[in-house]
Amino acid sequence: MQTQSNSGQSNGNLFSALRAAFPQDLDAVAVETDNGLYYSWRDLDRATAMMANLLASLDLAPGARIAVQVEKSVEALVLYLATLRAGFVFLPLNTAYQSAEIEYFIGNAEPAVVVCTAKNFGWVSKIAFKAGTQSVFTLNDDRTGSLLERVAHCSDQHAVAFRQADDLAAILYTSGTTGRSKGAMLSHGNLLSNARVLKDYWGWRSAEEGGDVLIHALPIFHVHGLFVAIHGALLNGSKMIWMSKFDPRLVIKKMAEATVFMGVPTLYVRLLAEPGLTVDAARHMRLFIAGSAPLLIETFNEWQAKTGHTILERYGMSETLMLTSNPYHEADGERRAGTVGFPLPGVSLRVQDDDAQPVATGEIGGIQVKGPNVFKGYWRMPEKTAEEFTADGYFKTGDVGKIDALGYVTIVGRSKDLIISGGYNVYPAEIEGVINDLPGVAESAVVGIPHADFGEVGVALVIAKPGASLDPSEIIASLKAQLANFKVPKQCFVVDALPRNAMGKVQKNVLRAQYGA
Ligand code: MCA
Ligand code: AMP
Repeated sequence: MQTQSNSGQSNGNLFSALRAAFPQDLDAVAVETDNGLYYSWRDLDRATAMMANLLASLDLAPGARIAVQVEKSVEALVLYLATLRAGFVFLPLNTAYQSAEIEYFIGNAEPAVVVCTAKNFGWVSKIAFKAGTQSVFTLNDDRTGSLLERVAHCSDQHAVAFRQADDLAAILYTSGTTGRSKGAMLSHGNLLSNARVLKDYWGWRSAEEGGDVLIHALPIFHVHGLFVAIHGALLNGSKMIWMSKFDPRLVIKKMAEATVFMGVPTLYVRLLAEPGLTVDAARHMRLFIAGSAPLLIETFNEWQAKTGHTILERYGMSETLMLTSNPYHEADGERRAGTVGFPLPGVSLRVQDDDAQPVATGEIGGIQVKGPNVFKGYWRMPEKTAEEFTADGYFKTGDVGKIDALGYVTIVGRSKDLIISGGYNVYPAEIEGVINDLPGVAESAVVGIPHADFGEVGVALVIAKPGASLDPSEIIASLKAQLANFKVPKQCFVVDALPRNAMGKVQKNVLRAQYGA
């Protein structure tokens, strides 16, 4: 394993740090799956070496992107780690994305390699080759596909590619206020520094202290499941109980063998609906972490009452990784419902008003952040990147919040027009753009309203062109054919007019109040 360059510099490749944290006993179980498979640390080491050798054999340019839209599997995890190991840039894509969405991402990122499921190979490969992609492989969740066939012929010895901490490790697409997704460029240093801070802050236990076992039930194409959860476990040499899909009953059953669980609020709401969730079922657990969307105070309280555990809520973004967290150790303070805790060590967080002046303690304003975890900018969008940073180098999160006298941060809203549904971000501007292109539509507005399961869901208000008649169910059906399913508004209403302010801008707050009720 290569950990130093020829000039003696230490390797900034994130994989080097993760590999160095593997336990001494490489035959111990690293990942246990919900279909009865066991992968040892040695398996992970060999499989990532073989896959990294395949990627290295393709003669890709430095900085080449590897775009991946596959179902969750341990082999998909290996592909992520192998991409790091070989020094290329990982670009995960939500499995719900449909062809127009994939066409945009592939056209924008110009990946050298695309990996998709065999089921989607026809349309994905057409898009990829048109965009200049060199190789398209398939990978299915049952360990089949052309990627693994090619990997089988590769050596299991591989020296970790040398990378500087500042070199790009991943691009995560996150939608912008204008509706078009922007690729957030994250470096090896961004990812590693954040993972190290969280390892300490959340008190991950060493083997001597009894170790930890993580229940991994989130998708692996966004920050929460891909980075926060996976890096947390690997950097601690901790086993993961790997679930291909979130299944509340299985999570409750596995709590007896695990210590850490991470979920978006919807996962907690669904777990709470299970009669099997009791103090006894959660007895073996050490820590429950929530994030990606606001956790309702009633969910926090109900969880405490039913399990005896206090959920630790934290806050982050694709562009910044994790920014704040409620305390783990009691000595650092209590975990406060409705707050996202304190800025993590190394993170500077401030709240400013519209005139770029700091607000007083407890006053509301825009949240801005700085730190080693903050991304390098948006892929091929230098102007957009510049707009999102202040002159003194703070990133404008687009979240609105306040800091109390004790330092607890509370998110009270967003200045960006964004709906967070079940932990997935939905940008109304993108959905409105698709609706406005439908025949007979003059104009539309999409707003988020409260929802018991997903926290928030979209509702579409649509105005017909003069003389046209619109059927809400047909609009929904058209959207389902074009957009990832979680983006499709749950309800659609055809209306005569939209409420507007004096500037002519649609008053979404009025619509939210009207339709939320
Ligand atoms: C599924 N559906 C949804 C959502 N998920 N609708 C709205 N919002 C959603 N999130 C709809 C589908 O369109 C479908 O409707 C129906 O529900 C069933 O789909 P299915 O796939 O079976 O749903 P599910 O398996 O029950 O999924 C729900 C879920 C999933 C488990 C809550 O959405 C999920 O895993 N969410 C986690 C997202 C996540 O990891 N976020 C982290 C982002 P129809 O039948 O009508 O088509 S990272 C991040 O935000 C930052 C940086 C951070 O701080 O962590
Ligand atoms: P993403 O673009 O997927 O990275 O989503 C980031 C956004 O999720 C943030 O800007 C926040 O608006 C939201 N978010 C993440 N964690 C929390 C939380 N604990 N409470 C409220 N909002 C959150």
